Amino acid sequence: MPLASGGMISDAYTRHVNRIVHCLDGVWDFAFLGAQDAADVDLAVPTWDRLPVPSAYDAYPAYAGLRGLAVYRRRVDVTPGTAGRLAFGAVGFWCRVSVDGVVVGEHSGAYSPFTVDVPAADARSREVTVLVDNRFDDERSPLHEPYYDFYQYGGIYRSVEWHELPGPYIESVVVRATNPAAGAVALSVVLVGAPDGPVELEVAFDGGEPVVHTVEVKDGIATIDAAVPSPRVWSPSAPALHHVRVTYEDDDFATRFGLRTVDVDGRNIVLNGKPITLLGYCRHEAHPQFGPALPIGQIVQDLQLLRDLGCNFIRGTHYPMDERFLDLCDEMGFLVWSETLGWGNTEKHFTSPAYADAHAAAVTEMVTAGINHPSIIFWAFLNEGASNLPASRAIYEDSVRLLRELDPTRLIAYASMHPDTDLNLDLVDVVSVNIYPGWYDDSDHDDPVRLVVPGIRRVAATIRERGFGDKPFLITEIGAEALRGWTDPLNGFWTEGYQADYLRAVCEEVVTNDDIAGLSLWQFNDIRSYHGPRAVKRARSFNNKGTLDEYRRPKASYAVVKAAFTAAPERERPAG
Ligand code: ADA
Repeated sequence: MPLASGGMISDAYTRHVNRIVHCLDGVWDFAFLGAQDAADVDLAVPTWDRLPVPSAYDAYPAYAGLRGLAVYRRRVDVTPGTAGRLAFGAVGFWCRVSVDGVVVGEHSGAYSPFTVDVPAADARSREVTVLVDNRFDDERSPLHEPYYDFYQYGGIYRSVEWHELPGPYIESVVVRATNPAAGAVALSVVLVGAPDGPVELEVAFDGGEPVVHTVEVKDGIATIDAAVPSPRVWSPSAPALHHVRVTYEDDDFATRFGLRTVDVDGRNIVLNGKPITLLGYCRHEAHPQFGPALPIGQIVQDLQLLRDLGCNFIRGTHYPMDERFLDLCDEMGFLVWSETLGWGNTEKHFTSPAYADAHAAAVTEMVTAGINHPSIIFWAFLNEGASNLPASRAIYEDSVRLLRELDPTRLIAYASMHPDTDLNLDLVDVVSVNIYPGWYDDSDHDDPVRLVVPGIRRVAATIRERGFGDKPFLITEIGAEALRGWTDPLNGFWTEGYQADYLRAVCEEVVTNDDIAGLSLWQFNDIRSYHGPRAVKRARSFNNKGTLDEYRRPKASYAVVKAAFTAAPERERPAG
């Protein structure tokens, strides 16, 4: 099944002018089929309910907490005789797609864009049926595991499009800045149905006059070296974006990009040649009423709040973020860590060929969809995997190799919870650790906040002693839980006061400690988590370490973090 190349629905700009694209967002026919197995379900199974796309079915009170099979169905009017392509932004966890009663594709793993090609037919009206399953199943959905510390929903989470594919067409356009300041770029254009040999491609930057380039196609790829007229460098404080439209015969493909570089220099992360301190939050796409399918207004609110907090950095946890969020980060000037779906994966996963294949596919999908977003500076994977086990080596090596092959221009990292024993830190550009001194640590019963600064310094020293002192060091998680509204004169655990004191200690240390290249606090807002015995540590079955609660109402730590981040020495951050 070919992969998408970004190009999903966005309010940001028009991706195709010549190619006809039908947006399938809106209300679909729906039925929850429960315990039935997809293999036994007649594709004509009746539907009796209505449900919007995008959304998660188990975020609705009618299906809350249910796991099982569901069916979505709708019709779309297309030009008869044209081949189609269904582009899905994300479906959780597994789906089987059929058109006019014929299965055209399957996909596993939520949060990744994918496409399914549909043969042409004489009919104008085509019927799309999608079976979706949110049950945990190691074979069918190897990337999902019960008890990740965030609720895993089912449904068509993100937008769906039907593309009418002209004869030969453009599969993707990847823009690589070869000399950002001078505006020199290499465009890699993947063409489908174009024979090897010379072709004429029209290229127009920033809505200007198209220029015809005659280039050689080899194995379906044409490379164009071009210069962006009036180039402007992208940075958080001046997030200048450029746009390019490539036209080939009857098809066209537009994408946006930014001219910037990211690198490391010793212990520094370097953006456009200057060291930068990353300050921000880990953020889940989560809301009690919408699950992972956030309305665009909520995404904008989240980013406005993060800007107000003085952040320049967002760690997208624990999966690739919605493309509309990435578009907004490009526009507003946030720097983003993008990671594949994963949480605490262990030997069981590392020794499973099905898991390895699914993970490699997820890496490829993440990079393919995100490659032109200047906001993304990190490719990451396997949050808190058991990277202390020898069995982890193969998948860590394979993931790093694949990421470097797909995109040699970004930093590669993973968030480790094993700073003392991690076996794979040699592979990455930036050492990143998740630590919770003063929270998951019972050595101080009077004032555990005292453990925060020594805890951070001890881990930084350990990393240096273990021989990784020549790489930048990032704290990718640290935090404490607070129930919004819960106060107490003793500032005990779960009070807003304890969390505020805790995050003050963290921020003051990071902002003043030159040894630390950056910080993403755990976490932006409270999120629904797991049920069952492990939820004893998760009051309300939520992870309550948000600086805002699940409805984005601030806790006391909001003002504390804002004061620390905005007082940090002059540095690059989104303006506004
Ligand atoms: C881990 C994990 C997070 C969350 C956090 C916590 O670091 O990566 O998803 O579970 O711990 O709150 O304990």
